[in-house]
Amino acid sequence: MAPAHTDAWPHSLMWHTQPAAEWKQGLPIGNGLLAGMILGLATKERTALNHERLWRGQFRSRTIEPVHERLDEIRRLFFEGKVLEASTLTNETLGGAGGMVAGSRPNRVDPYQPAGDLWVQPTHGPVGEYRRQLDLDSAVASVSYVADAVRYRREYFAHSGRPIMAIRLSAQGDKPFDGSIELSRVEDPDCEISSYAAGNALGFTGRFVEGIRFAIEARVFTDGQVSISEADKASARLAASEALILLSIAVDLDDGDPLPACRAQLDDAPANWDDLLAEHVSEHRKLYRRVRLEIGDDNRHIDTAERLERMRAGKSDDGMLALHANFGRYLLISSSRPGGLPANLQGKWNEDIAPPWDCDLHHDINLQMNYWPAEVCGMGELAEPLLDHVERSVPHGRVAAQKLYNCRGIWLPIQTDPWGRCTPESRGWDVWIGAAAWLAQHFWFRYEYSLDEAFLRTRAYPLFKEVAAFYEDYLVTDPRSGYLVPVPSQSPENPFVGGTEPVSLCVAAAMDIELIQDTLSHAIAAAEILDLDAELCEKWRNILAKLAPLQVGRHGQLQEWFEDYEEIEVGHRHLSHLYHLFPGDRFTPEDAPQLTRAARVALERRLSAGGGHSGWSRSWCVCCWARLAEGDLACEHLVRLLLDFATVSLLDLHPPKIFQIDGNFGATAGLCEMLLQSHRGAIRILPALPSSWKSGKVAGLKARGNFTVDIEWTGGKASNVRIVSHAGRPCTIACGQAPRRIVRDGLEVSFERLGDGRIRLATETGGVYELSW
Ligand code: FUC
Repeated sequence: MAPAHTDAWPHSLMWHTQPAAEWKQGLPIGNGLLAGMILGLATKERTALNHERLWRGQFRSRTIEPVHERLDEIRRLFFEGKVLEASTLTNETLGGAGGMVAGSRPNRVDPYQPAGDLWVQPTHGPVGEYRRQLDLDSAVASVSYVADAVRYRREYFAHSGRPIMAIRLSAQGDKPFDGSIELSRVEDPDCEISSYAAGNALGFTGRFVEGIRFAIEARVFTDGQVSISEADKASARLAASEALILLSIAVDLDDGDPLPACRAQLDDAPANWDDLLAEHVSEHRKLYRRVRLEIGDDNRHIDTAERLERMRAGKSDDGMLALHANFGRYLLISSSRPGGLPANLQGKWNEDIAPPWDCDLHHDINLQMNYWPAEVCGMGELAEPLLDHVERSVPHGRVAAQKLYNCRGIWLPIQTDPWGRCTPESRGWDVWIGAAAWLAQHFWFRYEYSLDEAFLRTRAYPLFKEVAAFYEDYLVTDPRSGYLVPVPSQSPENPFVGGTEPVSLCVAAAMDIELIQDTLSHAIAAAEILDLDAELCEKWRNILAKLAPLQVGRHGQLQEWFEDYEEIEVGHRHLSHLYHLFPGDRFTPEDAPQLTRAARVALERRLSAGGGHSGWSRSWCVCCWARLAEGDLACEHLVRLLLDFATVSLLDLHPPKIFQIDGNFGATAGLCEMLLQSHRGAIRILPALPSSWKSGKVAGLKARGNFTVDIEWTGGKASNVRIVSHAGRPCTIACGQAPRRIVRDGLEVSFERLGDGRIRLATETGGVYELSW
């Protein structure tokens, strides 16, 4: 069952017979650092370019003033039941304006910026036999067509191991490629551009009003001629049957000249398409080929738009779901690499100088969802940028915790940019104390999947202590109930009747309780593994014992707030209170039957009132249904996600048709969750297999405990499972029906039958175990 390394990796090709009608229908390429969106326009081809560090940078040193004096008064008002008065005072004192420097605009999160556009303008007659495609397995995008009896082809990749992009233009026929290329940037009064062209190079440098500087250079190598027409423009005329363009971008945050760095990045690369391509493909496949999905037919012979249309007309195409899931893996590989920045709201692709939500780093679902597929898809190292981002924020988070809330530990904001600054922005949403805990969950994931104790000791546990310290100081006793409660507290970003808009503040939102339970339990578990801080653990256990419990409300639903408030928008897109269902792990029928049932009612209630109405919200529903072992419902939501919230190039959308990448990543995580789950000590095989997926295969998924799992199923049941143990730990496997036998190296091994189709297997490091039925 090891993945066969054939050329056609399944479900990995999307193609179109039309150019992109707009940027978000383009084909994305990227290597974490650089990103390009290829529109495939035959006569004036545009590749929109990005560099991950190109943010405007105007407010990158923002700080915060002390504003916590009125916290006692705020809490008293909440406890007296004066929710509106308390919330208004909270927003006034602790909200966006609280951390605002005099005279600045309320929201000082820097927008992520486009770097520029590469234009290729061939001269030819009308176009036929048009095709543009993205091969996820090689990470190469291409455009090809015939004009004037000449076959024109353009191929693009962002090199998987070098800071460059490579583009090959070719013309096969009687005439050479004849046309121009140009680099330019959208009109922007806040960015000064200075263009040049000399020898075989063209480019420009840009400088934002605040000082951040960047440079783009393209070098052209042809078998024909290149002529630079105007020295003050970044453009060139080409006449050649083949041309190679190497392009790079560099950013300097300290007002230094970025051009030498940009040029050095290009100097290092051999000007040879075949060599670069071979390197690139082999680097890319080291990540991409870790997972192989075989679900439904690989209808790669049908163009992607047509496949979507057929699905809209009611024809099932499960292979599209696999393609969409693979696309999520491809996008993570292309937008998040160790040493770089985390994937933002649009990964690394953005064409606007004023993008929606500043194309920033949102901490109340979006950034976390981006990383949901990382571990299960065996690409845990791609979450490094997220972990680095959190650690970069810690010093600023400490200052914020102290100045805003008079607490030790850290407070992280609801939204930020890559500078790691922690100030409340976007007034009305920003009094929220859950970001640090939610991000800390990803440190726990990293440990659970890798069992890397050095990581736990040096990175995860220190962070857990910071987050825990904040809660130790923040929680207060509710004089009415005697419980420890967070206050002010909110359930992102949902208002209730009697609360405030755009979000209601209260005593003890369920999500805050869940985040506190998670953080403190992970901190205790880590301390126990590392044999540290027995006294602190006792303190944390005491807090957990006194913490306000989660409640079941009058509809049988898991309450979103400690009080059973009435929601203003029952179908709200956020599912914050379902955190313990997914991405958390405490709502399982075995561990918390009553709360799990209530979580299901809460989900049904949301959906019956129109919930799931953004790409990411739909994806979250998929993950929740998978955790509730509802394969058909999970599948139905995956289909809806594709048909209602994706462009023809499968980029996910947020209303009103804004590209937001979280939905892509959430969908990948959701599909994996349907095939394999590993939370709370058991590896669950095919826990939410849709009834229509009769047979199929998946290879390379990771389970907690550092196992790699391959599954083959027929007739809706596992027929072969192969588990590789990387850490030699015992594992409990839940598979509906216990396997008939388990073989290692051709020899049968014994295992324990626990009942309910569960078994327990002792493993050794490096051991490969084949389960059959
Ligand atoms: C959260 C969501 C919005 C949007 C924004 C970027 O605030 O509530 O729907 O996705 O992030």
